[in-house]
Amino acid sequence: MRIIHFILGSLILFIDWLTTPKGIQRSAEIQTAVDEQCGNITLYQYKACPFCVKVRRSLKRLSLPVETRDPKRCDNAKKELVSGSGKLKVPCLKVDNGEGDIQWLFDSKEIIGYLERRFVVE
Ligand SMILES: N[C@@H](CCC(=O)N[C@@H](CS)C(=O)NCC(=O)O)C(=O)O
Repeated sequence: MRIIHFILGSLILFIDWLTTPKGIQRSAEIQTAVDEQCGNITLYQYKACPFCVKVRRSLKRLSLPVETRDPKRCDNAKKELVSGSGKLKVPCLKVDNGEGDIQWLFDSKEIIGYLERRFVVE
């Protein structure tokens, strides 16, 4: 079972690498503002989880420099995720809106929808 997981995980990472999306281009001024906002966002994720890969690709496509933390590889990240959100589930997007208002978003579709609503300007 572990070997199957390893092979599938490696395949997912390879295909992701082969087909990495290009990031959107913004003016330097707007990108600086976006970068600043991304400082308040953290993605909890596993390297080879397909749902996490989907979210990371969306970060790449939207040119969002969001910090990623892996609860499998980092005990502190695991503690933060479990104590903050109540669950050990990835992907999870933590959004710190300031003044103690913290959102924990689960589900890749919901996370990608949130990022697109917030960062894609028509
Ligand atoms: N529908 C979810 C599925 C997420 C999911 O199944 N994540 C797995 C890792 S690949 C997980 O964290 N499982 C632990 C759990 O469900 O408690 C999504 O699209 O994000």
